[in-house]
Amino acid sequence: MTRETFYITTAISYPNGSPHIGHAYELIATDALARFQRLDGKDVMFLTGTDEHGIKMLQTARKEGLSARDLAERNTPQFQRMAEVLGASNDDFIRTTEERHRKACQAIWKAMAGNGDIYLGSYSGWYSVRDEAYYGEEETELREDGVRYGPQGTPVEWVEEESYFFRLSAYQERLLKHYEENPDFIGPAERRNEIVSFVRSGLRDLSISRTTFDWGVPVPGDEKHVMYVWVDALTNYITALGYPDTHGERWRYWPADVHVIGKDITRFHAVYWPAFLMSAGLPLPRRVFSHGFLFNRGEKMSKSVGNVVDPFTLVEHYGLDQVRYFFLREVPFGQDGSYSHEAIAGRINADLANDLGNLAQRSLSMIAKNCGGKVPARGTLAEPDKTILARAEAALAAGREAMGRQAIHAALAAVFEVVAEANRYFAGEAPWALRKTDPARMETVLYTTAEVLRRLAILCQPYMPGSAARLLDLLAVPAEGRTFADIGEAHMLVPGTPLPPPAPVFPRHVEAEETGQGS
Ligand code: ME8
Repeated sequence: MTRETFYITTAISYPNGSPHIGHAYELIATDALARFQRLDGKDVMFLTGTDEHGIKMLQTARKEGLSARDLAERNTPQFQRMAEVLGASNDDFIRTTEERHRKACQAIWKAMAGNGDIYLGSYSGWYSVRDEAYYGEEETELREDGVRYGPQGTPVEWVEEESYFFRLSAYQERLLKHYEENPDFIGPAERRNEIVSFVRSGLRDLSISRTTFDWGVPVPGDEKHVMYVWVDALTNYITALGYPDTHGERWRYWPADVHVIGKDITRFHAVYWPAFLMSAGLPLPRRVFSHGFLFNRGEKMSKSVGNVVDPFTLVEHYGLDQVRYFFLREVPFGQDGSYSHEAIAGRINADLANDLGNLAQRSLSMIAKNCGGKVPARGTLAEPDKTILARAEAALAAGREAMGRQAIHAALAAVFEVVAEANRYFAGEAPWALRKTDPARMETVLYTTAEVLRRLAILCQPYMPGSAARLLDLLAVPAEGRTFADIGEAHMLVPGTPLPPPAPVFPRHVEAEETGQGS
């Protein structure tokens, strides 16, 4: 049986500096979406990478006295390391300087040209030789010395250069029709509305080549031009699937199910990219989802570490799953959000240590002490047992619905509502009091709690893969019994199965200075 495919991508980052928290946020969220579909039985392809061409890279390289290639060689490994440190489950990491990508870009260019959508014209504007960039009139200033300056303080001159253009204007009606017929093409709704009104207001043809520098993919047949970086960058999504070979192993993943991007680059993904694809005769992605921006709320994150903004330090300080949980739960995906030490520590201690961690620790220690370290006897399930078990199972359906529209926070909230309910169940049934009065009932309550924990741990895997795996280990759930298909009744814990000694999975976050140890 062939499984349903699911192709998901992040934007590819400019490696003109070290990865920052925005890059980490996008990767963590996309990873959770990818893991969810994988656990749900889909054949998933998850892509991330770096966008190494273009003027941004050149300008930073120049400032640092490097070539753009050397800058990319220096910084891209940091993005690759970030993917590892964040536990990203990406299937490939694409770099736009790779040979496979040059081939794909030249092929899509030829396809668009073959369709009559590329023509040679001229591009003019205020150009800074030093910045190698064009600026809008409003970004420049004519000073008293009679010279016009750009926003970086470098002189600009009026330049007209030969440039290839893409006939974007010809796609206005087709794009509007596509948005109309595919209401889920752009999410969230605010971004969709912005794009629809932008396209309605009229599209101008797009300059898609440059002759003032050579850091890019050469235009086929006219190598003094390099492609505009966004033609090159967007094409990465099909390069990784083997384009132009549409008969290869990976082509089955096209069209993408969702491109996850930040809100500042929605226009490129929801207007230019579908127009390029229509022109090249390729199917369009099913959805483009724009997340919000993350801001550091100003405060020092911790006295001992200073202002923690880089993802590596954040993970080292709070723990990987703690950071993943915080970003995914705290910020409604699609909206802007902020982070601060208080907010992160608060979430870790309230949700993870107190709610989920305590439930696991209390019930598993009771089992170790009172049930011979084995999965307790199940007995006859009473109404409250059946109710909480059903709630844990229902969180899967809620998660599916939410993750289908990238509402990661809602899927995670559905899991933690069950955690809260399971705590009420455990307190209400008070197994410690049953130990003397009704030991059989105590075992049933502990069995039910352990089984609820098993379901919750399976459901937590997309967001907190490491901690969820440790919890499943404590419940002696075999590695092959951890998918969403294993949540239901047919796969319930088997009484009498030996369990490893319990160990805490979600420690409280305590700052070094609070313990008096300093650092
Ligand atoms: O835009 N919060 O690269 P990039 C959340 N190379 N997300 C943020 C953010 C923040 N503070 N800052 C940036 C590019 N992002 C292009 C993409 S795709 C074919 C080419 C997001 O390194 C940003 O919105 O500037 C984008 O989705 C991603 O990080 C990479 O940004």
